[in-house]
Amino acid sequence: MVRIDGKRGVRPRYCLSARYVSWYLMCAVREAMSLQTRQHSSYQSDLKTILADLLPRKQAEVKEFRSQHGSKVVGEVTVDMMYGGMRGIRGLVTETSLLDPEEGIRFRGYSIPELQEQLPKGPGGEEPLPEGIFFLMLTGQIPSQSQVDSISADWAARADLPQHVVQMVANFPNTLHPMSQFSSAISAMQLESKFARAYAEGMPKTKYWEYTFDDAMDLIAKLPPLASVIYRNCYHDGKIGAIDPQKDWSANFASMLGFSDPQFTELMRLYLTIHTDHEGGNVSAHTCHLVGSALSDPYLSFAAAMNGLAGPLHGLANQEVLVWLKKLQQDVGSEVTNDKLKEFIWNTLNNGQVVPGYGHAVLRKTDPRYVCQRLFAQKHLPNDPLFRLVSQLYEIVPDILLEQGKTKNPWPNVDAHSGCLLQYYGMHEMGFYTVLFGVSRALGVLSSLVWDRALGLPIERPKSFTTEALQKMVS
Ligand code: CMX
Repeated sequence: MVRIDGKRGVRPRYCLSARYVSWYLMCAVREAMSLQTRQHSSYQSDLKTILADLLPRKQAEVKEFRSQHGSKVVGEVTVDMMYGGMRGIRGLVTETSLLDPEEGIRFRGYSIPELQEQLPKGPGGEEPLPEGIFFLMLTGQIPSQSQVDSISADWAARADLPQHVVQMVANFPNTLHPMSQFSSAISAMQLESKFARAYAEGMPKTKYWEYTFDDAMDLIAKLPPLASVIYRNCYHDGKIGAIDPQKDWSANFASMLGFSDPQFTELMRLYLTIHTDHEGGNVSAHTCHLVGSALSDPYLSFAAAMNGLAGPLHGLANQEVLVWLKKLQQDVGSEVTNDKLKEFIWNTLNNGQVVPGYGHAVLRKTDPRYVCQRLFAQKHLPNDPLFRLVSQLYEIVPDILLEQGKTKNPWPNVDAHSGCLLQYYGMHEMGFYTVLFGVSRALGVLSSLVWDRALGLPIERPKSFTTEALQKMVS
């Protein structure tokens, strides 16, 4: 069968006419969004001005720090570290968050419970708005409600998707993984990059951060509509609703995805806040930083990060957890005894597979992102069978991993819990879960990228060795 774009050889989603109808509907939706957002396109928050005021002080602080302590030794590198994924090597500067192995993540010094208490909320809601953590990661300050509201309005005004991207996504076969669709579409959006345009026109280095900021704001605004188009296209009717400039980022996202339950919107606010950042060395954050260090624009840098997030040991683990849980339910049946669970877990390990959602390269305790999702579940869905299974596993898996004796951290990470909440509210399509993670991760890695350019961090280029050269070095 011939695709709408004339290519052959890829299994189409619908027959030609149905595909065309779907594409046409999406164009109409996009046009509606475009009209709506255009009416507000002059809206801009004062975030850039606040940042511009902050930068000189921070730049001077770093300059002074480096001139005083630039030659101080902060760590050592062993041969094992070089073969062992650089675990423990102190080699990066990331301003937005810091991960303590025992305590977990802090964003600009604030723990997740502190953020839940102090960041502005949505109307009638109890969970923090992701707009607030973005402001915090960029500026180091807790924003006011009006500052957060102005970011919501700013993002709503920038949310329009380029026509060619909508069309490109409509042309993808729905067998193409949503993360591949997501990263391809983000790369294709690079045509929008103000950074790339300004660089081609010869902008001075002092302006890099400004255009990085502009691209970050545009890209973050466009991610929920893009993710929604992918979701509706892969699993539903291909139609998404229009952006409402009165609503916050998560509320718009939830409704574009097709969810109307206010509790799902609350979950999105929490979800999109806690997945934003996990300091700089994880695969997605490091990739964005690395690719950005070549002065690839924020679209290309973030698309690269998403390809890393799509790996099963990183962000795809949230999908893997659900696949594993479903298999477990199928194998174990309705009466889930501890003994049956233990047998299933040992089978997983003895087959040479990992228990998805458990372990971490840095953390050595239960991930606070797991804990806050568990608290959300205890509050809103205490009797949900899947939540009860996830809780039962929390009682059993760590001891088994300890008994096996390989895993350095036997405790659950963020991905062990997120899928069960999404299932409860009716988002059953686990292939989409990592896209949600990616939309949130943009807030952390792109605010870091703004600081990378503001601090003038150079192209990243660590030294590598062959085994032979290393052997010579140590002998
Ligand atoms: N199940 C079984 N074995 C595990 C394990 C798990 N959950 N976690 C670690 N191990 C194994 C490792 O595979 C490794 O085995 P080998 O020595 O045979 O290679 C050994 O234990 C030591 O690994 P580690 O130092 O404890 O962990 P790493 O820093 O190498 O890896 C991570 C960290 C997250 C990749 C790993 O714990 C894992 O694979 N977990 C399951 C996948 C997952 O949940 N990933 C999501 C992480 C959070 C995120 O980024 O989103």
